[in-house]
Amino acid sequence: MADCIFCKIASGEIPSKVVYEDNFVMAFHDIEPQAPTHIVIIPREHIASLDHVSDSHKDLLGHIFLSIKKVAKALDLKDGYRVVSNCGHLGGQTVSHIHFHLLGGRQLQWPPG
Ligand code: DGP
Repeated sequence: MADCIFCKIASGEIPSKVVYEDNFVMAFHDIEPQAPTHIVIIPREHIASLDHVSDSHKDLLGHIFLSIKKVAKALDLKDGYRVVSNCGHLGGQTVSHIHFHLLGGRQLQWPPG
């Protein structure tokens, strides 16, 4: 999608610090890290948010979560981590391309703000 920052990252038009990529997903360091390790995982396909997924995305969603696990292992987050997908305005979503935050490297608190 023309005006989407994450589509531009996926195509390489905007540079990012990539930690994992394949034909379906990309994982890169968040530009505003909220934890010592803060990775953003996106599908290459533009999907606006979790609210926009459909049955046709089942395989892709499974692939995303398996990729997150792979990245967590590669980054040695063996003591634990959190995966978050902010959805919509009240969910705190600022980029309208579905993404999953992988946070680790410190004790995370609950509930989130
Ligand atoms: P969210 O607020 O859940 O929509 O998260 C969007 C995240 O994307 C936020 O933590 C900052 C990050 N981000 C926004 N623009 C860029 C960018 O150009 N590069 C990188 N690496 N991260 C970005």
